This record gives sequence, C-alpha cells and structure tokens, in this order.
Amino acid sequence: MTAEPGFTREEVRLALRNPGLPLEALRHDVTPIGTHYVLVHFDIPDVGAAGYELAVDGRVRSPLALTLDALRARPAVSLPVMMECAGSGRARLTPRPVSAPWHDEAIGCAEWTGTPLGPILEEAGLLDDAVEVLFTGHDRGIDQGVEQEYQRSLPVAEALNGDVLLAYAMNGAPLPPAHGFPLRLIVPGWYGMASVKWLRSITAVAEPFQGVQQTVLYNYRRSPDDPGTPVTRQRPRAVMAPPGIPEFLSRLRHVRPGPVTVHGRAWSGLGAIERVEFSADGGRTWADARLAPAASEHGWCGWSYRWDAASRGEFELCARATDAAGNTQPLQPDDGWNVGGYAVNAIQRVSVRVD
Ligand SMILES: Nc1nc2c(c(=O)[nH]1)N[C@H]1C(S)=C(S)[C@@H](COP(=O)(O)O)O[C@H]1N2
Ligand SMILES: [Mo]
Repeated sequence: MTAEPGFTREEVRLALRNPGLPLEALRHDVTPIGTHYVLVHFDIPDVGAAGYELAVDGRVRSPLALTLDALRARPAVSLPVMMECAGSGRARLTPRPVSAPWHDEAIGCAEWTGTPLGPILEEAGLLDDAVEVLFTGHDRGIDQGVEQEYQRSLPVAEALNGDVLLAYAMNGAPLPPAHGFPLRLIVPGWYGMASVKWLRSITAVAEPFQGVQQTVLYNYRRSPDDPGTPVTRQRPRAVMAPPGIPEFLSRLRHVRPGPVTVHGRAWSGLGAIERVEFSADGGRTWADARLAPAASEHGWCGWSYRWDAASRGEFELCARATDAAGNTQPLQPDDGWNVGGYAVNAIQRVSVRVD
C-alpha cells in the first residue's frame, strides 16, 4: 500500500508507538535510554527473567537451553553499536509506502552488553548442511496476511562474526521492555531488523529462510512481484543536530547572524566513514566537515562544521557522508525508491532562518 501526500491514521498510530531519536540527542556519544528510537512491529511481549530460557536448536549436534544466568556467566563484551531502522527516510518517498513514517530519526547508538553468539553456535555444533541461523522472537502478530512470530535469519558466516552479541544490557542497565527484555540479538553494521528482540530461539536451518520479514518486508523490491533481495547492511548516512532554536509547529530553525557550529554523526555498515560534507544551499555546493576520530568500530563518528551565517535569509542545510568503500548518499529520496521504502539514505535537509 502506498500513499501521498498527507499522513494516514495508520501512519500516525505507528509513529506514536515507535518514537524516533530527538535529533538534539546526537550530542551524546552514547544515546541515553529513552532517546534511542524504538521499533516494535507487533506488541511488546510479556517475557519475564524468571524461567526464561533460550533454545539453540535445528541443524546442530547438541541442542542447548540457556537460562539468563547461564548467559550472564559467559564472557561479556560491551560495544557501542549504531542502530538504524531500514525504514529510515521512507516518509520522503513519492509515492510513500505506508509503514512507520521515519524521516531521519530512526537511529541510536547505545552501548550493548552481552555474550558473543559465535562460541555458543560452536558449542552447539553447526552441522555441515546449516546455511543460515534463524532468530525467533517471543512476539506474534499478523502482517501481509500471515500470522507469524517476528523472525529474521543471518547467513552462517555472519552469525559466526565475532561482534554479533546476545545482549542483556543497554547502557549498563537490563534491557528496557521495548528494546527486547530480557535478551536480544545485536548485529553491528546491519539495519535494525536483523537485531531480533525478546529472543526465544536460535535455529540452524538447511534452507534459506523464506519468512515475511525477509522475503516480503525488509527486502529490496522494485515492484510487488519482484522477488527482490533481503536488506542487510546500513548504507552511509550523516545526520546533523538542527542548529539554533525551533519554531514549535513548523520546526523551522532560527539562528542569529554570525558563526554557527553545526554538528552531527555519521556511520556506514559498508566501510569506515571517510568524509562528511556540509552544504548551506540545499546541496548545490559542498565543503568538508571536520571528522572526529572514530571512537569504536561499530559506533557512529562525530563531525562538525563552522558555518558562517553571515547574511540574513533562509538556508537549507545538508550533510553527506562517504565511506571507505566509496558509497555515498543520493540527493533525492526517490533515487532509492523500493516497495517497502528501505534504506532511503538521501541527504537530510534542515531549513534555517538567519534573523
Ligand atoms: N522480536 C522483534 N525483534 C525486532 C523487531 C520486532 O518488532 N520484534 N523490530 C526490528 C526492527 S525492524 C528494528 S529497526 C529494531 C529496533 O530496535 P530498537 O527498538 O531497540 O531500536 O528491532 C528489530 N528487532
Ligand atoms: Mo526496522
């Protein structure tokens, strides 16, 4: 289903259930709990810590059942991880796919603590015919006419990647209910759909997973009958904290004449960020922003630009990131149009009045 130009009641309801990062929170290296975006497809399931057990099964030699205490007793790792919903930027498409109407705010960079998945899979012993590892949540619902648990898979090699975590803490505290209590997957560098929350089971499978969240949703399709390809890693993106002060309703920014330091964050799941550029004229001319050294492999990196707001008037501020693999951001959202509106990483545009 697609819509334009006004937002539908369904989109407004989804937006109220799924808050985004208030962009002023880009000032924090680690996104505070409560400002990190949330995306919950169905309902937050009622999963307690007592009696919780994670099943590791399917094409393995020795199936496992792990309690939370057993998971906590394993080696622990804490990683800042830049998470972004693949629906980022969808709200700017024409025609607009009807789903969570994200603009730029489906982002957050929390510090996740958990135990690496790889050694658990090795302990269970993946059989030779295992091609993917399927992750199933405790949440259930109906989408595309199909009743389902929320499920996504990873190819075996990605699941064995050392930085994939089974996380039980966010910023040092137990996972909040909306973020997957008591246990979730964290897949650094991938769009958020891979990081399955409220984990119930991990199943090695001998055939590629064909579920809705992989083959219909979170899948790049040019038309409804295009088989498409599953969405995987994050495309590069730079986002700025809008400078000055906002007008309540329009969100138009007001700044005083003179130098204005504009700052933001950038990331890519396809290579380290090598360059961030800034434009004050809607993307016609660009200048290099200053990049802070990357603090961690899977976090975001800070950038800033000293903009000389010398003359009064209206300006359209933009930022653009480029990664080490040469990927960058398109100027126009519709360049990335696909049925579900995924990974639309067109540049952000912030209207500012200097007065
Ligand atoms: N079980 C389950 N896991 C899930 C989801 C969900 O609805 N159910 N949403 C996914 C999507 S699409 C995203 S973008 C991230 C959002 O994680 P967050 O809410 O912690 O930011 O969780 C992913 N994991
Ligand atoms: Mo998402």
